[in-house]
Amino acid sequence: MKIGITCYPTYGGSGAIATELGIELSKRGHEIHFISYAQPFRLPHFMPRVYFHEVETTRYPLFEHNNYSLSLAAMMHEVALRAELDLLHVHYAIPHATSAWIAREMLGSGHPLKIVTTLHGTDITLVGQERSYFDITRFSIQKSDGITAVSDYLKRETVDRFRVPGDTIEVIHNFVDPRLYRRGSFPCRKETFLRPDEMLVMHVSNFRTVKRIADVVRIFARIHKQIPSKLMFVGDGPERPTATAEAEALGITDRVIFLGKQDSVAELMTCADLLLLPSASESFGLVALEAMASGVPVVSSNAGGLPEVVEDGVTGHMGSVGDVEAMAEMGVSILRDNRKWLAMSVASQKVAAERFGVDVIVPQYERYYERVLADAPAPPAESLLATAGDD
Ligand code: GMT
Repeated sequence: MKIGITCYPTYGGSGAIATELGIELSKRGHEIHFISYAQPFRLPHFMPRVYFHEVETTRYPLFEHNNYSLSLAAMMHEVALRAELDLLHVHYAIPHATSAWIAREMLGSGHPLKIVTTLHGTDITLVGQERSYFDITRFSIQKSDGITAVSDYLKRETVDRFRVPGDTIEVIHNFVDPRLYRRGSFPCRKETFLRPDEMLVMHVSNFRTVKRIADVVRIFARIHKQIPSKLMFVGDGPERPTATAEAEALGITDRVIFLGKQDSVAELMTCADLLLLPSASESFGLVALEAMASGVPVVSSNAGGLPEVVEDGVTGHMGSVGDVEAMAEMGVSILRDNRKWLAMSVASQKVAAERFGVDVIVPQYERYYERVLADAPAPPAESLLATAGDD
């Protein structure tokens, strides 16, 4: 197949999954065309059958705001024509699904290009709920020939919030490459950060409000009272000052390491003893899966799709959002009991590989594409649009 992939190319789970999906599909013989404003951060510079088309926005004094969605649509249209794409797979509904729809309209009704939209989370639960975006998000989702969601939770949210018929959404969970995220696959230079008796607690995110960064620090502060340890933050974003302030307030500044954005999360992850993810909302929680594949038990909230990833008592523990006491106790219970830690580490690697391994999930996308190309899952547009006025 010839597949165009559009995603947010910067740090973030949706861009990571979209890029790794493209790379895996290319290894399976498909031709992949990434279409975005920058080279996806997980895309190495050259791979056979992988192309990158950079979208540039036109600057003109009249355009006070840039027209990325239009430039993207124009580039999608051009690539679809020149490369004879079979399918455009867009990750994150806004504005990618809208641009894809425009591109297909430009191609004309006789053109066979199909659009698959993968919903990732805040496109449905947050941004798409904004009054000004709601209708266009629903329209663009409904105009896709195929819709996938990264968890059952996100599918339910989409059905409830946008009245999209459930049978038009396919759940395809996120995946991880267990050959890359593997305990012991990288030299772990713990001594750079830790004394030999200290444990490494990690948090990886884009530091948005939804991640409850202050809770990460509060949970760690309680863990640290019982277990000699350090907290390593990987990533960056708007809530980083919150983390610094909270660590200062709790008198643990010297226990907290900020590494900033890192390209090789896999390398760092294999050094961790525990991952904290106390998010207020999480459609899936890709970083929890990456931790599990790396043999790192997870203590998370039970928000959204996290219970589909973390098996409570098997690969880690889950607490209610905001319950820092409980999540700290859970962390301590794992870190102070070597046998429990080991059992969870082994189980995490097994669950990650067997349920969410790249070789399990990527064929699901391939089969789904084949169904879309054969026209099976596309709902009649008119009937869908009729439901749009139902609320
Ligand atoms: O939705 C976002 O805020 C960002 C997005 C991203 O690009 O990382 O995260 C979502 O997609 C990830 C990949 O599918 C999921 O692992 C995250 O759980 C999801 N974030 C939220 O639902 C908050």
